[in-house]
Amino acid sequence: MKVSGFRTRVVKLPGERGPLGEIPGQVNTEFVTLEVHTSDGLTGVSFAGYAGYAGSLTAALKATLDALCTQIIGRDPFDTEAIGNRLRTANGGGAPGGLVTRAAAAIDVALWDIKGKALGLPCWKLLGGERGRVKAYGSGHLWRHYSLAELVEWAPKLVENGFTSMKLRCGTAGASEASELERLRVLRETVGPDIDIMIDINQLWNVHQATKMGRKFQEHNLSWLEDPVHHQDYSGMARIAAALDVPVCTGEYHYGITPFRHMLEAQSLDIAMIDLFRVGGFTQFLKAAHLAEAFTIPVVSHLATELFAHAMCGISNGLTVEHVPWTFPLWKETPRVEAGEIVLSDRPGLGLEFDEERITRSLP
Ligand code: SMN
Ligand code: MG
Repeated sequence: MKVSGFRTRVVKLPGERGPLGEIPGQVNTEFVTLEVHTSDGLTGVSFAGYAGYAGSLTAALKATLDALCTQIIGRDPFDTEAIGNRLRTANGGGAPGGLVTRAAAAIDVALWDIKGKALGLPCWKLLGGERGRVKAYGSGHLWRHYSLAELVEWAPKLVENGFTSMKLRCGTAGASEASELERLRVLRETVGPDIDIMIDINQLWNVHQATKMGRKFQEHNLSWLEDPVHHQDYSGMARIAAALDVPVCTGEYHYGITPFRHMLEAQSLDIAMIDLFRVGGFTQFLKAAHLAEAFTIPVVSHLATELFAHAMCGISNGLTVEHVPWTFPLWKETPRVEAGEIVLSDRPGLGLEFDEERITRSLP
């Protein structure tokens, strides 16, 4: 079987407000869909995205994806390791992170979809999973611009929709310590003691603030404190991790697998968050996750829920999948949440089919 062709399309999704997710204003809602065709008549599907704000890099992402796809025509889709390595070395010299990694990652995922379809197996099984269910947390809500009233309005809806854990964003510039703590206190009071709460700072604090605030936050039974300072401040993150009882979670901003070595060596994280597109797809995700396993560090996923859930089923140190349904409108059917877990189907490959009617309506 050989790769015989491909199709990429730019899709602009509506970003509607709903009970599970809401795309915050600054996040790009444009994605590039990918179909990789084979000589056996199979099609692997995937998408690329999150490059630049407000669509600034969507055209560049599509052009990169087209250029990389052209390079895999004639290749055996089962050769995911060699293909990914070749795409990165042949194209990465000029642009090692960013667009090349995102495009190569989308291709890797589409090739795994083809492998699953060729073998009649769901990707979660092919990637090593015993079962197609994995713990998930509600993350597409509770943004830092939400008022206390909005937190009280939306958090119970996440619980009603089956979540037993959820992520709150804090770290607003200029916000007082008291008002930040009040957000956590109100959320805890709203959802009760049995719901796990994580807090994401998105690199907005310095080490001093993070240590001071982290000590106060952790009294409210937090599951993790995410990206308190800049992702490349390995020693700063390590100081925070050493000072706090609450686990420090970081990793989503890093490209490739090597930074995970540096973070693990620096002991700058208690939980490794891996971004499927920045790490380089399923193939590279497994490497980073296994590396973390060797350091007895648990792994959590970042975005791309409907794809990432498959890979998270396949590792033994997977903690929970981030449930952000922003790209769910691309597909006819998406995995449901049941008792705090994402439930994947037994359909071959990713079990996902593009919603052609919606995509046609969403072409810009
Ligand atoms: C995040 C990343 C990208 C867009 C919105 C929110 C956040 C997360 O860091 O962890 O989901
Ligand atoms: Mg984050």
